[in-house]
Amino acid sequence: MQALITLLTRLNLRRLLDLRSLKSAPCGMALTLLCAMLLALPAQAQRVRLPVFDAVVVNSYPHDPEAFTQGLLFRDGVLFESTGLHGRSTIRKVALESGKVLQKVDIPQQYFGEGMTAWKDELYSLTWQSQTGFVWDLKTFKLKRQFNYSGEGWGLTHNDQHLILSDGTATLRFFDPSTLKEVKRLQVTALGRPVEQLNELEWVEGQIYANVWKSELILRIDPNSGQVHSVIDLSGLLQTAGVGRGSEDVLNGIAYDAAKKRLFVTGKLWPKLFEIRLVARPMTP
Ligand SMILES: [Ca+2]
Repeated sequence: MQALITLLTRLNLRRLLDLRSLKSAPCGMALTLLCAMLLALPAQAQRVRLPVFDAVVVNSYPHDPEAFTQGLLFRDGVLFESTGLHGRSTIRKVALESGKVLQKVDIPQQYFGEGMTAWKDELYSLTWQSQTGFVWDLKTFKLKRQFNYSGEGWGLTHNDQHLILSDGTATLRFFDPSTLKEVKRLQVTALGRPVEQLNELEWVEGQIYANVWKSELILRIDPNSGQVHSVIDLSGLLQTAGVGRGSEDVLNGIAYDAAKKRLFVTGKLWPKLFEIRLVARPMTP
């Protein structure tokens, strides 16, 4: 880690992203990723900086520490969540303030659940490597039908036209919800370089928010160009709440309440879910 910090210092990454505390930041993968990006950048580009937002915790709520969160969304005053792991994958409706699971259905045992979004009166959920998606009735949680897609399934969200899927690469794929056919692809880049490992997604006020797997960063992506125009740094959010963490309990869960403009985040096996407010970090000269 020390070598990485030294390297990052040499590359001026601290200035580039204004990351707060490299020595304590538990986001090795993110830093490695960003470092790799920077190594491949021409010297001139290294002087370009992405704006960074910090998170102020507005509220914190209980979250099932057994929930391996893969998808999260807010709809009709409640959270909907999909969880993963073989034999433990579920679709659930969750009360925001109590964290109580109000309704739940198991995803068939052989599948590893992944991202989920709501479209009209249905929930669409993905599986990791089975190339199989499920459509559930939003109210009854009855499984209505299945669909297939190529590649892996990681995160899922939607805008007013398309379902938007991530698969662990730097490419987001857009699907027509009525046919579930892929209609276009978008490569996500930061400072001119593709950003891999895009995971849980959320459409927020005309932008795509994406977790980067095993990091504590959320990217804010222009849905037309694919360019990351700013980054939310959630380093230390869980620790701030006085909670330890293991190797798998990474940030993974973004939900937006468009009516009240509330942004929620959680992670795999996190005992807390946070409502956060974004504050622009001053750019140092
Ligand atoms: Ca989401």
